[in-house]
Amino acid sequence: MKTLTIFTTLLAVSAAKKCIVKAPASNAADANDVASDVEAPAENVDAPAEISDNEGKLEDEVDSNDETSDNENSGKKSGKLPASFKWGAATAAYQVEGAWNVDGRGESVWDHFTHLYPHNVETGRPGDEDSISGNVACDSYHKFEEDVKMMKIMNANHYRFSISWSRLFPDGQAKKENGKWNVNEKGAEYYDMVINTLIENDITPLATLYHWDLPYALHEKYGGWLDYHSQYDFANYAEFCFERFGDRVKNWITINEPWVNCVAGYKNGPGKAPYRCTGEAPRKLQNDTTGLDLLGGCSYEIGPTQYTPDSEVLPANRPPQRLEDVWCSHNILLGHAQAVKVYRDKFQKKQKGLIGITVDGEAQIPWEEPNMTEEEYANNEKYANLAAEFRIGWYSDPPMIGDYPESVKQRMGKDLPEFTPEQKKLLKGSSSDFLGWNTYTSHWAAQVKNEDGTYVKPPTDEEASYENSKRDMWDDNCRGRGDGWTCIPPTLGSQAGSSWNTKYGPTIRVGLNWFAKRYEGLIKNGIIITENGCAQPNYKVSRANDQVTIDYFKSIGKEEFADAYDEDMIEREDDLEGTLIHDTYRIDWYKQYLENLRLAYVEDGVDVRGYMAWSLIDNYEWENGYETRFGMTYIDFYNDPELKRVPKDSLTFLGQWYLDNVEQE
Ligand code: PNW
Repeated sequence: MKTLTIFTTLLAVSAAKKCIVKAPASNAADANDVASDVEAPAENVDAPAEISDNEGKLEDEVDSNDETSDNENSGKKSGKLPASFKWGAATAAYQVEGAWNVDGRGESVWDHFTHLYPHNVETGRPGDEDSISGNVACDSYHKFEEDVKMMKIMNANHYRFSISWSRLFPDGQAKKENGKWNVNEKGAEYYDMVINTLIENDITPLATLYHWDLPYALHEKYGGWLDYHSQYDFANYAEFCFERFGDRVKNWITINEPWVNCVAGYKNGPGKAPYRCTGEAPRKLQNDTTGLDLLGGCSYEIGPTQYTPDSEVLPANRPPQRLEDVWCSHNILLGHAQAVKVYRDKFQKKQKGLIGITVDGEAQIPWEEPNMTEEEYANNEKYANLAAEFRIGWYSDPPMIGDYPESVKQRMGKDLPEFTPEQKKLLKGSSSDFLGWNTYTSHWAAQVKNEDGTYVKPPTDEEASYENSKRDMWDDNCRGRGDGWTCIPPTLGSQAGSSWNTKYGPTIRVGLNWFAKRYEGLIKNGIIITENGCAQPNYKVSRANDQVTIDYFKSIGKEEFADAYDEDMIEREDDLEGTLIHDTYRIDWYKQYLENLRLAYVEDGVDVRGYMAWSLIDNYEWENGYETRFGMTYIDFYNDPELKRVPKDSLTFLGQWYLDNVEQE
């Protein structure tokens, strides 16, 4: 086991004493309530092969499961997670590194669009470009050792970071000629340093190859993920990373959150880079907690120069405008599979690491209302599964079972691209080493009713299209909304500091059970929670939204579903010491989610092998800028040129949670 410094332990203990958080209304009972609706998966009979990931001491791929099963058993008996549990925090390159034009780094789509459309970032200082972009961010490029100190406080044994593609290959195109890669060597040296520093500190690297920062050159060249060539460029870049870093990196995530990348980048625009949109949904923050009305509307014109609407000759592979996010998703899934193929064919046997994808998506909870019949509730349960297939299965089924879910195919009809038989083969099992899940929030799901009380019908085969695909569902958002980003109360849980970010602990347990049941026997090394975290709330707004939620839950006799709200904090919202550093709201978030994760493992037998909190450190929260804070470490981005790292109470809370709830060797 790792050495814990006395300092760390002392900090953790003092924090645990300091942070007296009002317990949410019967947290565990709450979790049980919901999970009892979910069928627990059968215990894993054939324990899957574990490839250990510690410091190159790796066992053979298949017959090495004894240690894992021991750990699992002892963990279950004691109610704790096993000593092998991967515990840590996550960040992403563009959000923390800064140094955007240093040492030969190329431009990514995020550099390009934050520079071109600064007004589409919600917060910042007028005239200060760095305050609305990732130009400097946390400057982890120069301050990585400071970040490692923060990892130590939470007793991390893993750290999830991402590699910036354009830092290694400024034009996005990795090539090996005469045994030599065209890599930007300085960039590669930076990641060598990151990886070596982690290992020296007993922290296992978990590297993401793509966290949304596509090299701009590829966007300009062929529309990035809109074009099928992207999969090969991604696989070439991945090959370099395996070859260069794979002797030390034994945990690889190919793609982070394909849904967010494609839907926010190509459909809901202007949201995330490359700020394109399909035309139907210009981003306007209806009922949003920030009250902002962004400039700019649909940004279809923001694209590669050859993609202007009046181009006479369009690139052959350009998908129709209304389906750009669908094609982005298709190509990015293929990119994932190509990278896995490279790893399996050329590296995995020797390097003995693990590779998988990270998907995101809300757990779906059947909608309830007063005087509902059992039949109606059962129907909403059916719709909750349908909604999960649409929101999550669309992305997790291809890398697990080789194709899109049947329900998605049926509803999308000819608007859904098809995988060829070869592509299905390539995809199937491409995330069977482990599955990464980023989890934040749950959504209600139901079949929509007409005004006369009859159900809206799903589209027939003739009517199947992207536009009709969810017409009978409340699907992937809060009550009564399709497809947007903003929750309208009543929401599940209380409103944290991003419009979509609500605190509802059972989320993690419901979702883990959904995956475990769907992919039973198919995931060799379990599910890893690759992100989970809480944006610092704006208490006044949150409070108002929460009241609607609490009233609603009372009306259906489930008051305990709404989290208790710490009234005191409203008074203290402007007090930095009071809420930002002493982040009791966030501690309560972690308490609830981790308890539900523990129960999923101990009670439901779900094979969950890791938890990475989002985020180690306050950072550039994409189009929300720097004032939406997900970190467990505080940085005063505007006033402190040193960008000093200040640990928040949640960081020490997690350090203590680990000691209390994970078996120590
Ligand atoms: C994730 N949603 O994004 C990303 O992986 C991180 O880079 C990001 O900072 C973090 O979560 C917090 O936002 C998400 O609307 C963005 O449901 C939006 C959603 C989910 C995840």
